[in-house]
Amino acid sequence: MKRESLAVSSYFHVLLYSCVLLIFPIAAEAGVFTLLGSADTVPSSEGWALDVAVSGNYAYVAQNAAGLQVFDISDLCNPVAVGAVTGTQAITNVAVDGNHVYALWSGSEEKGLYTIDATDPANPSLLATRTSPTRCNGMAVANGRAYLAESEGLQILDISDPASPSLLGTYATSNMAWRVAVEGDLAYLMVHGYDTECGRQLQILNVSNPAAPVMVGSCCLPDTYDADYGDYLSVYCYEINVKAGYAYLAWADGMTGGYFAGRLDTIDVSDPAHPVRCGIFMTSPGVRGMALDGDNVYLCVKQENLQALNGTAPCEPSYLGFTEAWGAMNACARDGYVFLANGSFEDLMVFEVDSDRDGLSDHEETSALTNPYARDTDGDRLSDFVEVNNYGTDPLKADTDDDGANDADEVAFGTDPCSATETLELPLSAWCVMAAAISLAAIAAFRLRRAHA
Ligand SMILES: [Ca+2]
Ligand SMILES: [Ca+2]
Ligand SMILES: [Ca+2]
Ligand SMILES: [Ca+2]
Repeated sequence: MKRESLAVSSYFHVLLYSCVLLIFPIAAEAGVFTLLGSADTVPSSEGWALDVAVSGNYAYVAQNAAGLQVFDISDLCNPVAVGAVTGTQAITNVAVDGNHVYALWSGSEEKGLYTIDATDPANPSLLATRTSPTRCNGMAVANGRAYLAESEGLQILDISDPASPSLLGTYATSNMAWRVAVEGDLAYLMVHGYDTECGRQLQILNVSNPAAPVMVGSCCLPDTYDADYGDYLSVYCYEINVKAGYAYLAWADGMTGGYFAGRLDTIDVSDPAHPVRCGIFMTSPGVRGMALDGDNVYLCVKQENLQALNGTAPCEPSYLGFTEAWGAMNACARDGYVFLANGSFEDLMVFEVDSDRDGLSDHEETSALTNPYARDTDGDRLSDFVEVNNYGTDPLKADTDDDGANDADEVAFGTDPCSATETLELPLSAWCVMAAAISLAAIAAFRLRRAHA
């Protein structure tokens, strides 16, 4: 190994790095979202896609008046409708647990829950229809139970036998329970009322004994109450998700929609007895859906787009990018892919995410162990994408072959960055440039000395 060939002077290194920076500018920006595939089976005139849940190789889309659609997503680039439940009431929300699907239905007077057996995805069958005593607005499914946010409180059902859900317990609220999320023994209930002091409240309930849920903490989410309008101008919480000590609330204004305000709230719930709002991210009006995956938060803005936020700092989410999606209603996400129920155009859209837009998808960054929020994880001036796809260098190590020469320098000067036996030799042109620089410096020094003489 000829390490002495690398012993170049420091100012030459500066020159060298400048050249390399010119040769390897930052890669052209890719988008955060790439549409892999989509399916549009039901015309929007017959039923808008409102919600989606994914399990294994199947996606289940709540298709409003057109019932429930089942898509085979084993090929993410080509989702295929394989089955449906039709002839039902309008289906508005959907959750899945293994082979069973739970769907909220909404009729002209009543609302309720369907349980559906999807063991045969081509022929999903309705197992049970439950009519809610007080209209249910939101649902969470966890650990063999369904949690229903109903107009007069929370209802907890045993769904271990999906063919005959049975009531385990209730928790009465003075205002309308609107959305619910569950993690472990805690249920997070969004309650909407018309109290001018606390019209929007998050209540945290201990549901370890489902027969007798107990409130352990709550917080008010202060918003502007408009006396003339007779409601909170801001908002309805359309989605609540809980992860790693934080609750995320997605807001749109008004029952239908999206005209004045849209935002994401982060609530620190690490101490359930004292939940505290720690973050507010303002965005376009009408955030109707939300999904969490990795450290990312995805927002569905009904009349605009699908947005990605970096939630590494949950209380200070930062904007990553968006894709046009007029009609984005709700989404779910896993492993760097987002599944979007798009009401107006496509029933189901599948996106691949590249959070740092370095060309390597989040899914690929997970495999490569690189940072999905940094284009050049090891700081050697070669992007994660080119290291993995073009040069076969280690994207986590600036000098892959440990020969003292940085990967980018080796690539720039044509040596093999993966082989220490082939080290960086300076080309003739580089020696000429260095000789010229030394000559100029010597002439300048000579003139300076003569001027002082
Ligand atoms: Ca990336
Ligand atoms: Ca990266
Ligand atoms: Ca790199
Ligand atoms: Ca090297």
